[in-house]
Parts: sequence; structure tokens; C-alpha cells
Amino acid sequence: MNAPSHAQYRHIETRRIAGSGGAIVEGIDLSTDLPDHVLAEIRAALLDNCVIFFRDQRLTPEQQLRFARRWGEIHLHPFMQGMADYPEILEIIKTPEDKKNFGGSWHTDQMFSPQPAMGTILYALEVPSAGGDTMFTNQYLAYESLSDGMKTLCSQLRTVCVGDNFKQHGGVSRAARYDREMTHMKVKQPGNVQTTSVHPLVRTHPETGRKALYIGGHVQRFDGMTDEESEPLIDFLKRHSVRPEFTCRFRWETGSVAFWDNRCTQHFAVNDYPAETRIMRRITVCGDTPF
Ligand SMILES: O=C(O)CCC(=O)C(=O)O
Ligand SMILES: [Fe+2]
Repeated sequence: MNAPSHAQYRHIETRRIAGSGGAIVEGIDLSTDLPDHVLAEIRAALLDNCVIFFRDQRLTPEQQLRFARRWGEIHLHPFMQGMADYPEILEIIKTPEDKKNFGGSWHTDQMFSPQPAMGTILYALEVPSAGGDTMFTNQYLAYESLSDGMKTLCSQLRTVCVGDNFKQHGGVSRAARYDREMTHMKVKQPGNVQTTSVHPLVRTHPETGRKALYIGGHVQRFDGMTDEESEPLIDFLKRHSVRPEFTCRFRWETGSVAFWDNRCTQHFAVNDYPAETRIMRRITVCGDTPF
């Protein structure tokens, strides 16, 4: 299991929020230009905990971008329109006039890309008085808790992941749905960017070497099988991977930052604040080809 790390950090302190993962990192001001040795400890904390959180930050778009660029190139969302002055930053806004929220189902970010985002850095500008939490699940645990027979079967399968999954949404496109359901989230045409990709169902984390179940809302079917043939096992794996003991739940405050590793987690933005406003700024960092 994913035992809490006993790593001795010198520049940060970490505090687990759940048995499965998720840790608050203390002692860091993300608005500053962090030295390499501090960044190395933040990386270790991310790898140990799958998702890390920082409280009481004050970040300009430039400062959030500078922190994000320390991890790699910025992954531009092929469908979502970024901020006018900062196209690399996506503002996630939900106000009382919106019924739906962005990210309100279990998924891992941009899984439909050939090289999905390695990580996502989400900064809270305004949060509801209660609600609007984000849940995370540990996909290492989801894999490790399968039977040997199921592990073997899963390791032979590849998934077809679709960015604009008409089939799952009654034949309605992402643009039409978002237009109808969200006032502030604007969808653009992806141009010639690839938005359907095939990935291994079990992936090896390139930094930890551990195996994780790679499943989420963008998975439509198994490669080489029909939707109907794929559905029972996909349904089981989706349900299995979000068992309560694999999850943690983060309560946002203004100034909180979450940084999650999309290579070993799924997340779910809880939509339970109908009368309030939530405003976040999100940056995704490019990742590798899953193997
Ligand atoms: O708003 C959130 O808590 C998360 C939304 C989401 O899915 C994302 O930023 O990737
Ligand atoms: Fe997401």
C-alpha cells in the first residue's frame, strides 16, 4: 500500500490528509523563484503523495506560470479557451447561474492527448463558503488491489480515449454542452490537434517505476473491441478505482493551490454550491507518452 512517506525533508514539511495520499506542504511561498533543492523536495513530496496542497498563496498569473514552467512545457488544452492575456492559463469559473461545473466527474487530465498532461496546478481565487471540494483517487492503489488474474488481463489491454465523447453524452458535442450548461467556460475548435488517443490500461509511472491503473472519464472502449464488449470491464474498473479508501478530499480556501500528478490519480470537482461562486486558475504541464 501507499504508506505515508517518512522522507526527511529539510526545506518543507508535509502533512497527510488521508491514508491513500494527498499532503499539505508547508513552508513554501510559490510566488518566489524557488531554488532547485527546494523544487527537488516538492517533487519528492508530489511523488510520495500523488497530490500536494499549499495554503495561503498569493499568485499573479506570471508567478503561477513561472512555477509551472519549472516542471516542463505548458500543456495547452485543445478545447478550452485560456485567459485573454495568458492563453496558457484556464480560468475555471462557476457562478449561481451555472448548473454544471468543469471537471465534475472522475477523470485524469487530457487523457485523450497522445502525451497527456503530467500534472495540473490549480489555484483558488474565490471559493464557496462551503462545498466546491476536489476529490482525488490513488491509481497505484487501484491497480495494486486487483487480483493477479485481473492485473494480468488489464496489462494486455489498451484504451481508446476521446476528448469530445459524443457517445457518452447522447450525441451532444462538448461545445454544445458547455454552451448550454456553463456561462464562463468557452470551448474552441481543437484545430488539427489530436484529441483521440490509445493508451495502456496499466501504465508505469516514469519517475517512481510503479504501476497504476490508467482509467478515467475519457476512456470510451478497449482498443480492438466494441463499446458493448468493453463496457462491463470499464464500468467495473471505474467503480473499483474510486473506492473510498483510495481517495482523499481537499477543502479549498482562497489562496490554496493543488498540484496533482495525472499519471497516478483521477480527480473529481464536487458540484455542491448552487448559490455561490468559485473561481480557479489552472495550468497543466506536458507529460510523456504513457507506457
Ligand atoms: O475545479 C476543480 O476542482 C478541478 C477541475 C478539473 O477537473 C481540472 O482543473 O482539471
Ligand atoms: Fe480535471
